[in-house]
Formats: sequence, structure tokens, C-alpha cells
Amino acid sequence: MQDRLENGLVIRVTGGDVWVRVGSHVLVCSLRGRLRVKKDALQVVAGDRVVALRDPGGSGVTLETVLPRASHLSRWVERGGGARAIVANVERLFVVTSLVDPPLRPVFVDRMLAAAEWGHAPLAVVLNKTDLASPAEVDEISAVYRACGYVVVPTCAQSGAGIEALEALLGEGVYAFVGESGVGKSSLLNRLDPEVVRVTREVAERTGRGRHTTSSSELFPFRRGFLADTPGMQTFGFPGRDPTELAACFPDIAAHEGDCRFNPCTHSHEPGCAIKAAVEGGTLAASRHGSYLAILEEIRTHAKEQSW
Ligand SMILES: Nc1nc2c(ncn2[C@@H]2O[C@H](COP(=O)(O)OP(=O)(O)OP(=O)(O)O)[C@@H](O)[C@H]2O)c(=O)[nH]1
Ligand SMILES: [Mg+2]
Ligand SMILES: [Zn+2]
Repeated sequence: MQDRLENGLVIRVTGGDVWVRVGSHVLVCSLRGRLRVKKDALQVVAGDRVVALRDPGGSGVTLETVLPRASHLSRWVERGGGARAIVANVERLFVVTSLVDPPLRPVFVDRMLAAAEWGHAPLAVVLNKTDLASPAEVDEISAVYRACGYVVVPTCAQSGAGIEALEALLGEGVYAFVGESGVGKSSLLNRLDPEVVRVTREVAERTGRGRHTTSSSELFPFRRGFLADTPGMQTFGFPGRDPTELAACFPDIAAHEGDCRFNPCTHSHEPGCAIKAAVEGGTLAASRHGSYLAILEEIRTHAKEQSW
């Protein structure tokens, strides 16, 4: 008889192998035929909860089902890629950015935040490398994201400043760090738990994939829960394709819902738009409205391409 392993936790996916934690054991599972067939159906990511079957005789373990996700972060991949998940079932997603080296790219940060909102993932913003920015810059950017209702944690992975505040947000379940390459996600993990980066470095060296750059999402046990490191990204397409869903993914814009003269209002060209008035009146950051418009444009362009 097959041994059924309920509620496994996917800690890593490499090629065709899915690393699943069941209790204190880690099993390397292969994907069942059915889950392999369609490329989309193969969407198994770190944080997924799964059911696995141990083959009779104990020769191997196959993945049977991926359970529905409570939350996820996904991005849109062009050329038939669709919405591709990066990490699932997070208690909180830490969107990490630096202000300098690499410089802050507000649209990129806002895309990740909006995508996380779309996937129902609770959020926090981490402003790392505070040693390279002025306190005034840190305050200014913190204010933009606090106005969205997000917890903002300024940190310096190098000196350890802000790490305690970050740690205070961690509990049971899965917590993930996401953000552009080089902002310091792995360094923050290393600060929280020095064991973690020792492991990532070994992996990076074994696979010969460049220095310490993270190449796949991976969950590390931390206290009562798990921390996920994810690969840095250079582009981030908004996963949703419905323009009317976008405003709800910007809490600071959604707060003005119903205040515009027209309903629905796309907050782009319409007269009497409450969002434009809020930007002009200085109560809404122009960068946030700009990001919203950039994503709206991207969704519309894509819709036009599809209908040709
Ligand atoms: N000055 C300064 N440098 C930092 C800080 N945090 C990280 N760094 C440096 O930034 C570089 C990139 O850090 P990583 O932790 O590898 O960045 P990452 O976000 O994991 O990058 P990817 O894995 O490529 O996505 C390293 O050289 C770190 O030493 C910080 O707070 N201040
Ligand atoms: Mg990294
Ligand atoms: Zn409007």
C-alpha cells in the first residue's frame, strides 16, 4: 500500500525535484505524470502545502496534490508564461529595497507590492542599506509606504541596525524576502540567522552559479517558522490582467474609492478624479499614482496584443 504523506511543506523546487518537509524530515519528490503534463499545472513553489505518496517498497516519493494557496506572490511572464508564482502561503512578505546601490526604483517596488496585494499576501516594506542614504531620504520613503498602511522597517544588514524590529515581525509560518537583485535579502537573512547564508553559499558554489546570488526560492527553518530567500528580479510584470482590479491593489488609492466624479474611474484621464486631486493636494505620493498608471498601461497594451 502507498504511504500517504499529508500536509507537506515545499521548501525548494529545483528542476523536476520538489523538496518537501514532512515533520522533521525532508523528502525529495518527483512530480506525478498528471502534474507534469501542463506547464502551468507544474506551478509548485516554496511555501506550497502538498500531499505526497511514498511508493510501495519505499523506492521514491511522488507529489500527488498541491493544496489551494491562502496567499502567494506571482509575476506575469511574457510569451505564454502567464502568472508564475514565486512563493506561496506567506504570513508576511517583506518587500526589500535599498535607496542607493542599487538605487530605489519606485515603480518596481510598487509592482511587487501590488502583485502581493493581488495574491492576498500581508506585507511589510524593508528599506535596507540605510548606511548609504541620508536620514531625510529614509524618512521620506518610509512616509510614502506608511501612508499605504504598510509596516516599514529601515535596516542596515551590515551594522545590524533595525534587525530587532524585523525579528519582532516574525512568528510561526512562512515569511519571505523579495526584491531586486543586490538589495540585501540574503544579507538580512544572514543577520537574522548566520546558518542560512552559509548554506546558500555552499549551494551557489556547488552549482557554480556565480557568486552568492540566490538562484531559487528556498525556505529555511527559523525559530517557530520559516524564512524564504528568493532570487532577485530585474523585471516584474503585474500578474492580474483585469484593469478594474488594479486600484484595489494600491491601498492608498483604494482609500479614495467612490470619491471620483465618474464611477468607474480609471484615475487616468477622467475629469473630477479624486486621485489626481489627492496628488495635487499633496496627500497622495505622485510616485504611487505614477506606478499605478504604468501598470494600467502595461495591462491595456497586453490586452490589445491578445485581441489581435
Ligand atoms: N552598505 C551596505 N551594503 C549591504 C547591506 N546589505 C547588503 N549589502 C551588500 O549588498 C550586496 C548584495 O547583498 P545580497 O544580500 O547578496 O543581496 P540579495 O538581495 O540577496 O541579491 P540577489 O541574491 O542577487 O537577489 C552585498 O555585497 C552585501 O554585502 C547594507 O545594509 N549596507
Ligand atoms: Mg540573495
Ligand atoms: Zn479617479
